Amino acid sequence: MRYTITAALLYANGPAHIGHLAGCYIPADIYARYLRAKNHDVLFVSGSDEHGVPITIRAEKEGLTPQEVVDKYHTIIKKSFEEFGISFDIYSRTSKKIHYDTASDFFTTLNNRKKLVVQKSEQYYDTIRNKFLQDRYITGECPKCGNPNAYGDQCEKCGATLSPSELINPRSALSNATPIMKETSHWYLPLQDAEKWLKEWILETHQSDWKTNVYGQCKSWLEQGLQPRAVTRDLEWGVPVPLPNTDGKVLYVWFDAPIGYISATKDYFEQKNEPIDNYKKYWQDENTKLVHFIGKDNIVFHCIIFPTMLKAHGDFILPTNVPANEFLNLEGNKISTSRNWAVWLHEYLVDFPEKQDVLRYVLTANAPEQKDNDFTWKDFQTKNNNELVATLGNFINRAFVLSEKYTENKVPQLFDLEQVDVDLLKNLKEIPTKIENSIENYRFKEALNFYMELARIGNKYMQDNAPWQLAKDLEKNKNRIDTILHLSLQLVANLAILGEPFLPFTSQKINQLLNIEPQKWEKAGTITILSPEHSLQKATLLFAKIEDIEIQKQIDKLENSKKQNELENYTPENIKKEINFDDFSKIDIRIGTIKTAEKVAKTKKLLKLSIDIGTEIRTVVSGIAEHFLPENIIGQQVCLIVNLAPRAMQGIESQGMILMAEDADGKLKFVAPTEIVKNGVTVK
Ligand code: B3M
Ligand code: ZN
Repeated sequence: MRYTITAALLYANGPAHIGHLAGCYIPADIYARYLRAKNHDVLFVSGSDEHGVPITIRAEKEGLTPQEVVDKYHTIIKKSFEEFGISFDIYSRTSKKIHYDTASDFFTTLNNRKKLVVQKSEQYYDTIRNKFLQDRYITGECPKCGNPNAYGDQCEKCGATLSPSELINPRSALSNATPIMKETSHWYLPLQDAEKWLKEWILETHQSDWKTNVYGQCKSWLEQGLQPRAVTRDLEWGVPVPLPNTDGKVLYVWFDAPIGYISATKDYFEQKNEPIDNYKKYWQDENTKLVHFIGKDNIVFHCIIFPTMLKAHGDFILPTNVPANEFLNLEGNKISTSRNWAVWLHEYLVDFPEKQDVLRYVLTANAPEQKDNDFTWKDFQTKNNNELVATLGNFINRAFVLSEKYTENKVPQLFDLEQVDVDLLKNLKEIPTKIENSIENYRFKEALNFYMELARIGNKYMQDNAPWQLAKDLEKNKNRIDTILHLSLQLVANLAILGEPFLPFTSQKINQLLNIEPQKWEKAGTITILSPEHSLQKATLLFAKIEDIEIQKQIDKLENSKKQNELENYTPENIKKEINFDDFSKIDIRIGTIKTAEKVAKTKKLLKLSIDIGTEIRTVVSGIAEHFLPENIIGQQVCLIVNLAPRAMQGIESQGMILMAEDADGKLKFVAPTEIVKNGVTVK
């Protein structure tokens, strides 16, 4: 069978994070690696999506040109994917000439075949910057929730999908001017004409093989009825509309981006110096299965709009499946590039060098396949320590260490089998089929669990048969020990084959330790991989425990970015109701100096202070213990309200209140004169 596997073209407007990996690149990679191992003809393509408003907005923010932005992030993202072993055959990009040509041809073909319609409409226009405004370039009040800064395509506060005409009091995001309405014409894809066959194709033929989340979204779109969809925009950045008199018009990013999969395939053959027309095998042959891996926000584009384009064009096959994942959250919050709430792949590898497979493992075990899921650093640590180290790593390590000890680092002979061995072989035989079945149905989490089942079986086999016990009478038990270790090592070899789609780096290391070439998938389930007398390498550990301190560092890093974000987005409180001067002058505020400070026993927040206010020493209980160490604030001058009625706290009478400024991140700072003044001075 031939497969074309695509993974979403990621916007090159920021580095890649764990949500991207979990959402589509890891599942797509597992699928591609597995199919290759099964000797299928696989082409796995992806690349950078380099057009659209996300790119131009980022360019303005960073003071770069759109091309500079995509050059910068394409390089970073491509490297990250390579480092995590995502086995693309090509990671292309949509700013390449081959893509411009392919997308233009596609548009021209649709237009020549009368599959597009031109419509005039009125759109918002910025008369200061002489630009049409759409999507993020127009802001205004959200009609649903009243958020004053909603965008023309979406309100980030309530999540509503909007169109610019719905915004109340619209403003240009470029000049802040109130836009005018101006006529423009655009090319539309009449989706409503495709409704009938889309309904048959999706609702009737894919009810059982498409994931329920994907099927459900399609169903609701189709039931609402489809509308014509504009496929061009009035923008400068993008693939120019390939028709005369269309200056200032480009293809809509969601029109050109999926065509990017086709361009990437051509790019692959071009780079291999093979005939570019070979791409047709992967896109136009009915015997090829086309599978799109994406995140849930891209479902409608891949299940409805792109198939409509492909069908309208006429030469292309339609996707067999679109296994979209839901979203991965991070420590309970939505991952966000702009709020820096993310685990960035390039930073992860600095903190956890060579632990690509640990992240691959955790993101697969915790994949948001059916519903949104949460990534937490604690869970990451637990899965590493309890599963990879204690189960998989432990079993493999024991097999090698014991072979070193009892069989001179060689694969021993297999002697008579006992019932435990027969049971082991039965399990071993069943597991590959289970894994295959799960992967073929896009249930990667379940597949990984079957894989780990084999490691658990191995661990238990080793524990139950305890060759180290038998070794106490080596002479008598030699054959039995050989048999146990022979089978254990064959199991290890099976773990290398079956683990390759999930944990490619580990699989490679196991093969090195076994001193063998990577084996074909069809060997899995058998004990014919290693021959007796074959020499092994010396044991090394495959996984290492991750300590609390390393995890705390990551949690602190997230806390910091949260604080940073709070500081950047701080909006001061509303101003309180007006008072008159008399009200104010009733408050007596004096300068004092902290003389002593100590924690109030059995409390977390309270410090007991004595403060010299010139005429007397006041005792003050203040809720600042989480912000200052007592010894660091002795000598600090403060502003103290000295005529507030005293109040008992924890049995101590507090005789005043210190003025503090609470920063946006919640940190308290003293309000004090910029230079030392006499204690007792009045603040007015
Ligand atoms: N660029 C969405 C994203 O990067 C979009 C996918 C295009 S797939 C053809 O999240
Ligand atoms: Zn809203």
